[in-house]
Amino acid sequence: MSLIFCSRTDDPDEWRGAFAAIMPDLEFRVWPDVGDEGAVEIALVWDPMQEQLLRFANLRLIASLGAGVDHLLAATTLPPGVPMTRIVDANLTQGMREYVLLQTLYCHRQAPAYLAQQRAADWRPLDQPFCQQRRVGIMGLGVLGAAAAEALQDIGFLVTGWSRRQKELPGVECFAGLSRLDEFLAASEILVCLLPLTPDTEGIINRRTLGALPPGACLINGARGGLVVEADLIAALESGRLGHAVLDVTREEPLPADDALWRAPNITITPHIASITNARSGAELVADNIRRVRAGEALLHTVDPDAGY
Ligand code: NDP
Ligand code: OXD
Repeated sequence: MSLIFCSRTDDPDEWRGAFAAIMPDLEFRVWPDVGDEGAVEIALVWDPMQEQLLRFANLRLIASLGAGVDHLLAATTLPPGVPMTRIVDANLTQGMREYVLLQTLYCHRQAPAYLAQQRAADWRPLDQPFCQQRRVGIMGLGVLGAAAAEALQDIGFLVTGWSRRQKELPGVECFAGLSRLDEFLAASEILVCLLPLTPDTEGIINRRTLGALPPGACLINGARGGLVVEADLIAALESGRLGHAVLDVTREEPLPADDALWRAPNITITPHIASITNARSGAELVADNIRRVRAGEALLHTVDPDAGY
């Protein structure tokens, strides 16, 4: 059995080393050096080129290198009937928990305003609400959104959440579906976006939805750039309707040096580092699914290509 690794952004040597330690019988090949195409049964991929996977007639598993699969679904014609899995990993979840806590506290404790005051040598305390009075809304209550909700609640924030299907999370007021979206947004002074990018969520943060937030609200996008209509975001920041935006992801990555987002007021940009798949723990998860494929058992963390996540 061989595995083909296809990614323009992940380091194949890290993954090769991780698999060598736990599954030494697996032949690890890196695109375009595919070797015997008929022997390839596993594709470990981030963004394969169009139709690349169709050439492997004996493919039994397509494993995403990340939690998100939008790259994969958008870039590739999938061989019909081959199951797809994604990364659900405690390290990845912990990274996102930390990022959301960091950026929520950064907004809540008015760090951007104090940084501006520091630059102006302006020593002036600002009014500070308690976190028990601060309403944080999380869009997407999946693996990462639910973990972020729990962490925010633990330190006292008032947390609400929004998802496609109704969720029950202890202490979190949960809203579901488009019909409840505006109600959810109206209660989100800090909006944390952890939705997958799908045809239904593309551009969901736009002029209309930004306008449904409380005036001066903050946005934290730790999911995908395609969720945001960037021109609408810039307009909302310029008008002051939105108080601050933290973006870990943008439509084009890396964000070009001349992109208007860099120069928007009240914005914090990080280069898609909110949480990064660790090759060692990621390889263990994929290896577990490879063993399941071999044993004909049910796979873990499968993707529904029709839903897009
Ligand atoms: P999950 O699939 O576990 O959760 C997705 C959540 O979004 C679910 O609650 C789902 O609802 C909800 N959702 C999906 N579509 C809609 C919709 N149309 N309307 C309302 N809710 C919707 O994903 P994860 O939590 O594991 O990851 C979320 C995203 O985070 C990934 O897709 C990826 O893009 C991004 N990510 C970013 C990283 C970074 O470093 N910046 C790192 C890792 C991931 P329901 O529960 O009803 O299914
Ligand atoms: C992911 C990511 O989806 O890193 O895992 O963005």
